[in-house]
Amino acid sequence: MAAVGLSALITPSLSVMAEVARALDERGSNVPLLIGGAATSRTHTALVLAPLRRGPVLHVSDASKAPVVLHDLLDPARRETFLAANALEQQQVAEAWQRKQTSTLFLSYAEARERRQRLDWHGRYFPRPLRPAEVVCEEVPVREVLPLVSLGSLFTTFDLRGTLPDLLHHPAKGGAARALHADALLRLRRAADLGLLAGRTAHAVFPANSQPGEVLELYADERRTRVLGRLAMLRQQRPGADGLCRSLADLVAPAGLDLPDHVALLVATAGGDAAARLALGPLDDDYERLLCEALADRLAEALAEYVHRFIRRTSWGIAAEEALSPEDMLAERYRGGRYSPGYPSWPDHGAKTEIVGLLGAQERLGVSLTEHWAMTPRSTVCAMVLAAPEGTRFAIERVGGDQLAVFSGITGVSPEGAALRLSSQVAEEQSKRRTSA
Ligand code: B12
Repeated sequence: MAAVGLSALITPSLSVMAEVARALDERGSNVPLLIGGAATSRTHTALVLAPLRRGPVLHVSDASKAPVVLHDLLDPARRETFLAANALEQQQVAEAWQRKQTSTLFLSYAEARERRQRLDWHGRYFPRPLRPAEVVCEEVPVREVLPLVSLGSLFTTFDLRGTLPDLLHHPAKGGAARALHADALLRLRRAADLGLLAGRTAHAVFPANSQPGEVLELYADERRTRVLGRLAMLRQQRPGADGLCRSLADLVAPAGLDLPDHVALLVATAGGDAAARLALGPLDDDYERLLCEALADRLAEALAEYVHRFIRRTSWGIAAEEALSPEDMLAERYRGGRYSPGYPSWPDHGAKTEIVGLLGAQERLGVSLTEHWAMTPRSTVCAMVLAAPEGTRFAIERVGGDQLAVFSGITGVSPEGAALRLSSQVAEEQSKRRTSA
């Protein structure tokens, strides 16, 4: 029996999944469509993907469960019951989502703006960066970033879920976790001893102010007359527990106040050959390849920590005296915050285009974007650094059509293109319109 399996690491791939579901339906195909990956969810599958075709669409949270699912589908005695249970579950998930929408407050964009986080800008100190708007690149050896490597999610990749160090002593998983830990440290320490490269970074600290419409305007110099780029943020339309509707734009001094605020951007990549650098043997061995690719991802994250510290202490100077331990840094006890496009407070994957462009990361680091904003090489991260200590973690779960229209006007992309950049939030909004139509 044939089946189609699709995986989405970041949300823009969800729209490609929708295209595939539609295409299968148009061809009258009844093959099961299996959905998985970090960016997928039962809710999105039930609300958006399943209604797009008459054939079965199944969300499978773990790829190792796919054979079990296929086995149920193959067995004529179980198939119908299995599919009926899946359909019922999807209906319940969709209904629960509908209930949540009607029971939680969702404000208009105008009302949400009224509830913005209002910082007291009076008397605030704005340090001057060393080289405003100038891109600084660095090649960083493994030994410099080794203390900043957080191995936590390496264990998730190998399906060993739990938190370190407890996981290493877990009665059932401890043995495998310790073996993996030892293999990881061996490769990282060897790379450090040999003086190998962890990767490369590019960053710049731009004079910047916020503008109405949740826009961060980045300038060429401190006179702030020439605009180098605009980053469009988004705003929560569902208030948080404190009643505020947050946006990252609230954390940057508004243009009208004439204050010399800044925003730093960074790209850090372990490079396309990072796994090969780390490997002890040929990468055609599955374990070696998976381990070294996952370690390359860890290096990319550590490089981001490293360059972020350099920005705080040196190139921007918002925490010139900082002497945090690596543990404190990984626990984000530094001044200000680092925010990445694609994460809940900035769910706009398209913003990577501006970051990569403003830093010239393609020419300088060889980092490019696919048509759906995945960065290549894969072990690459990009982020924005803000100085305001009032920043907290928040999630923009849904964006209304009113805000989408403003976002679309600012970014110059069509509402459909904007929906693709923002992905599931908007997909859910669209699906709500479909179900209520
Ligand atoms: C490792 C990781 C990275 C690595 C590299 C990832 C890569 N290219 O492979 C690094 C550190 C480089 C990275 C970077 C980024 N990341 Co990242 N990353 C992760 C992390 C921590 C784990 C992903 C992973 O590999 N898991 C291990 C695998 C085995 O699990 P999995 O993919 O979920 O797959 C399992 C199941 O879903 C299922 N499954 C998967 N596919 C399929 C398919 C089928 C058919 C079936 C049946 C089952 C199935 O089986 C698997 C085993 O259980 C997740 C958070 C998380 N906990 O999931 C964030 C996450 C994926 N990253 C995220 C983001 C935003 C990014 C960046 C865009 C951030 C940035 N601006 O720099 C970049 C993009 C990188 C790029 N190259 O474009 C977000 C995506 C959110 C979103 N809504 O899009 C996540 C979810 C974090 C979060 N909480 O928001 N990331």
